[in-house]
Formats: sequence, structure tokens, C-alpha cells
Amino acid sequence: MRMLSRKISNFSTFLLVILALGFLLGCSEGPKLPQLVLPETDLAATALIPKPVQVVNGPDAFPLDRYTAIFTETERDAFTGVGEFLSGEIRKTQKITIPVNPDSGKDVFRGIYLRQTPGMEQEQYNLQISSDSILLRATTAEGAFRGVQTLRQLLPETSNDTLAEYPVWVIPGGSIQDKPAFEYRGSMLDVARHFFDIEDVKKYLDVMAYYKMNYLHLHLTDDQGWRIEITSWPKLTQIGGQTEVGGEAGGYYTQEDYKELVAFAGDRYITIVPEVDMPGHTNAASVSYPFLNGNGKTPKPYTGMRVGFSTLDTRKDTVYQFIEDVVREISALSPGPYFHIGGDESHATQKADYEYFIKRVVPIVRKYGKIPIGWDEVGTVSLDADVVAQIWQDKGNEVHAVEQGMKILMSPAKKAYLDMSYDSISKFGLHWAAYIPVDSAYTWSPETYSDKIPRAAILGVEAPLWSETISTIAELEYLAFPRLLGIAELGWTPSGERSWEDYKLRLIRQTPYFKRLDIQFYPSQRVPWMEADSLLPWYNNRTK
Ligand code: TNX
Repeated sequence: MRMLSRKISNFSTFLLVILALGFLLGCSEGPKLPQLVLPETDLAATALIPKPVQVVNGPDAFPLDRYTAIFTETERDAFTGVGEFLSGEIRKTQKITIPVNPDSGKDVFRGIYLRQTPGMEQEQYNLQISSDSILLRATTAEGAFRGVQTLRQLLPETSNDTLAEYPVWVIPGGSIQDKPAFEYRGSMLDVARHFFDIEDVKKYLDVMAYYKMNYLHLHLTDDQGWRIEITSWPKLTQIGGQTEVGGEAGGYYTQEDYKELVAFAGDRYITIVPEVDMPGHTNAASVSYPFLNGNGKTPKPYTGMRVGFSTLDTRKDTVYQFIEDVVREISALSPGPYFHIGGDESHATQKADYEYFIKRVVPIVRKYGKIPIGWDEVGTVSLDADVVAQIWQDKGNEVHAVEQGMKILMSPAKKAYLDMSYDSISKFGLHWAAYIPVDSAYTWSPETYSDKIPRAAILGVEAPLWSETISTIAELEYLAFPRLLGIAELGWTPSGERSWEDYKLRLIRQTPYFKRLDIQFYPSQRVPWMEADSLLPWYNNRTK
């Protein structure tokens, strides 16, 4: 038990001036800084996912209340945007408005300071939490944004209403030093086998951001559907966008929709990676423009689940003109560094044709300023080292990729595929690679998964969610959650800091968040869901 001091601690002149101002103004208008007696807190025992690199307990908790404001150093910069994001999330969850850089007329006694500090890594941040201030330091606004997610997770959903006449949300005191192990922590949504609209994708992005993931790969095209408007080739969506697995109507993103997604992701410091899968997985493209497959036939729309039967005609120049238009239009809408060219399971393409094709497409991607990513099969083609190989199978393609100096994105199907069923009685998913229970998705390491892939070659980890067996957001969530959180931690927390026993206890404490967002997660028996009594009826009675 300790008293909150009115004294301003001496973090810096900057803090002092702002706090003193707020304090004086507060006094001049009459109200006294409420003397709060806060409970003991234990920052190190909070349920943060991903687990930060270092957490140290401090003597004083921070009482977030109506006298709190968020401060950034300048009025309008990216840090202010991050402060506004935090304020907006607090308004939604705690239902209190915490102003950002408020006018001096407001009673402010405590500040959350977002401070730009030189010399830290891209996504690194640190937090110092004490009774009169929270200091969040980062070099980039992106780092500050990651730190804000930690703060959101530390904020209790419910206020303590016994400490004062008004609600107080007690944030445990201490300090956190944190930065990610890998620069790429992603997930993939297959919006081609079944289409998911932008509201569904936004919800997924919100959850990814909360767990500090930073790349969303969209699998935009496949045999069953083409999902992005290409203005120079309108039939791709007018014809190719109208089908999906099971024969339902499909759908597609207009360029405006896609821009909206890119902006929504960007506000959360998440980069969209667009994928146009080729030369296989192209039936929907060839249904729209039959010259693309070069066999003289107009294929039928495909609504089944087979793979490996379609190919582009790799020896026709007009096919590359088509590809260039597609790459140009999508690249112009995609501010991120990567463009994914697929390249998987091209069983209907001759090996020599496949190599010729990949070697022609890679320079097109570069021409539009993007770094090419391909599924691990591209590792078999001799290419420059700037190509990223996304490892999904264990067939040795990674050896060729590493030999060529390519960066490796780790998505081993046996561990990282969110579309693999949890077990043999799971309602959704496939199991060609494995059954992946919640613990199995967590208890592996991207850095040691294969002794053929050195740590230095690994760009990061990505969890793909293929959608052959799912068509609604509830079904998507059943497969993605809670496994996605484990992948988020594998990408962020150093391997020596991870343990299933500790992680599963932090996982069960995510249920208030799941419940608030109405996330239809799979309540695996392997996790001792603490709130089983109150939670499971909610889960079982949900109406969707
Ligand atoms: C393999 S993984 C595929 C996809 C399927 C997935 C289903 C990869 C690069 N290709 O076309 O959707 O299996 O699990």
C-alpha cells in the first residue's frame, strides 16, 4: 500500500514542465489531486502475449483515470497518431476518454508520455510505469505502437471503483524492455478458396496488431477465384471473382476496398503482402481470359479442392504482358516492400517451363520496386539472393534457397498451418500435414526447426490459413484462435524465454479480450481455461 505522490518525478525537463502546467491549472480550477491508495501490483505476473524480453517490478502502480492524458512531443506527427490510437482503444474498452495533448484548461494530474528516443531498433520500445506517469520510449512510431499494445494488455477491462469516487484502472508498476526476435511476424489469409470481406479481414488485423504481428499476406488468387480488381483486365473479377469452393458466389475486393485494407493495416503498423499465385493455381484467371493457359480450351470454373492441375502458358509473351499489368496495378496500391508470386504446386507445368517462368516474373516484380517472395519451390530455380523463399514443406527446397543466399520465411505446414485440424474430431480443417493441437503449434522454434536453415537466414515466421474448409468468420476464428497467438509469440519472444507451461496460463487470460471481440476461438482441452464456468456457456450459446 502506498500513497500517490503529488510530486513530479524528474524524468526530464519536458515531463516536468508539462506536468507542472497541468498541475497548476488543475489547482487553479479548484479540484485537488485525489489521494489514491493503490493495491500492490505485480507487473511480472501479467499475462502479456507475446512475452516481453524483460519485465521488472516497480514500487508504484499507475492509476488511469479521468485525470490522465496522453502526451506526445509535437502536435501532429506519427507518435501523436499512435497516442490517438491508444486513446481510441481505451475509449472503446474502458469507456473513458483519455485526451491526447489536451488544452491547458483540462485537469490533468498524470500523463502517458510517448517519447521519441534515438538509438533504438525499429520495433523496440521500453516502458516505465510509476504512480504519476507512464513513459513509453521508442525511436520509431512503429516501436511506440508495439509498446501501446503492451499497455492495452496491461490495462484491466474493469475499473476498480472502491479506490475513489470515480473509476480507476490500475496498471501494474515497473519497467519493460522489449523488441522482437524476428522482423517478420505474419499470417496469411486465403481469400481465394473462400472470399472474406474487408470487415472480416479488418477484425483479423485488429487481433494481429494486439499481439504485435506486422505482416498480413493475402492469397488473392487461386483456381477457385480471383479476388482483386485489375482495371486493365476487368474479367478477372467479373468472371473469375464469381466462384469459390463449394459453388457459392465468391466475391472480390475493388481497388478502393484493397486501399482501405492497406490503410487500415497501415494504421496498425501492419504491412499487406499481396500474392498472385502463378504459374499454377490459375484456373480462375484462365476462365476469365482463356488465352492464358495456352491449351486452346476455355476451362470451366472450378469449385472443388484439388490442387496442381492448372498452369499459365509460360512461353507466350502476352502472358508476361498480362502479369506485368497485374503486378503494376497491385504494386501501385501496396506500399509494402514485398510481392508474393506464389510458385507452389505447379504440377501441370514442365520443370524447364517453371524455371523459365519464375526467372521472367522475378524481374517484373523488381521493376515495380518490390522484393519477390515465393513458396519454397522457387528455391529450386537459380535466382538472385534478394528473393524470399517461404518454407512450407520439408522437401529439401530450403537447402537450395539457403545455398543461394535467399532469406527464409518459416511456415512449416506441420506446425504453422492454421488450416490443419486440431485433432481427428475437429469440425474444420485438413490434416494432410499433421493434426496440430494448440500446444504443438507453440512448442517449436523457427530458429531450430531445420538444421539446414541457419538463424541468420530467417526473416521470420508466418502462419497461413487456407480456406478450403471454412467460409465464415466464425469458422476462420475457430481455426486461427488460439493458435495464432502462439505463432505471434514464436516470432517475438526469444526461444530461451518461451515455455508452454507459462504460455498456456497467459493464454487463458486472453479470454476477456476474445469475449469482448466475440472471437469464436477453439477452447482446446489442452488449455486449462480458467474461466471455464463463465466462458464456456458463452461459447456454446453463441448464436452465430
Ligand atoms: C497446400 S501450402 C497449398 C495450398 C492448399 C493447402 C491446404 C501451399 C503453398 N499450397 O494450395 O490450400 O496446401 O492445406
